[in-house]
Amino acid sequence: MRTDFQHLLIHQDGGVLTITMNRPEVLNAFNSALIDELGEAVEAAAQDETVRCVVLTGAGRAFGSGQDLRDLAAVRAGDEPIKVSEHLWRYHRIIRAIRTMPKPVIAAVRGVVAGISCNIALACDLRICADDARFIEAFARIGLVPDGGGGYFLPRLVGLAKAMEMSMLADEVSGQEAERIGLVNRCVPLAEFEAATLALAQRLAKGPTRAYGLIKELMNKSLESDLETTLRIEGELQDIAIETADHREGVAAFLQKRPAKYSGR
Ligand code: LHQ
Repeated sequence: MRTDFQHLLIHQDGGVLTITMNRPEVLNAFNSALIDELGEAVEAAAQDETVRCVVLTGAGRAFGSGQDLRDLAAVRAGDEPIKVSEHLWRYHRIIRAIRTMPKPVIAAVRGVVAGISCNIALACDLRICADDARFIEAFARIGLVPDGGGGYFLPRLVGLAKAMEMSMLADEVSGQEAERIGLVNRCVPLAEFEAATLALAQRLAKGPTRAYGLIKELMNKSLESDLETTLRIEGELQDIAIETADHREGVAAFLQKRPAKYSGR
């Protein structure tokens, strides 16, 4: 995939693709170019069969500070001012690509993670954070509602009461608190953050990738479905999973009392 982005660093190590948002001077705030580049990169990662796990992270001391407020002011002051809902479509491309790509996506969060950057992290399948993380649903601080899927992801992850509190008060939530309330899967000391992220990503990249894609589909569809529908969907997905090489390998490895070696097919 393309690697010559203006505001993204792309690094592939085996099956792990790391996408680093790279505007550290503004805590990786999203200007127009970064939004479009990230949309392109996650779509490309979804298509690339050599990529079996994606890590999304930020350069420097932060994951991201949300919409670049200077860039937004400039865009709105232009000759043809845009409607914000139309501007948001470009973010929605990122969120759809993360949610539908048939492989795990990890948000690796250190430092500030505010506004729409926070909600993009919530769209990922797993979140690991450093103990310096500061989650801020910053929208109400500037008189806005959570966007970037925050109204969907936040109450589903932490429940309605906490989602309301985070959205209305817009106070910082620490990494440890984020782990306690289920906003992240794991909070680790900053000194261990990079190694812990890589270990998690490499483990996933060596796993049964097709099953992971189907697990993702099952879990995400179940959020919208009743029990009967979910039972039907699980059967449809298991029909696919049981025909994979990785299923055969997993069973063979169990019977032969050896570790499984998954090809991702
Ligand atoms: C920034 C930003 C930033 C530009 C830090 N922009 N420069 C909204 C509207 C429409 C459509 C799309 O959707 C959205 C969604 C959103 O994301 S709304 C939320 C937008 N984000 C914010 O309101 C957060 C604004 N930033 C802050 O409140 C603080 O910077 C936080 C709390 C994130 C971090 O505070 P500190 O750790 O004290 O860092 P800092 O404030 O000193 O920031 C470092 C630099 O980064 C600084 O620049 P400077 O030139 O003074 O060193 C900031 O101006 C710049 N920066 N966020 N979003």
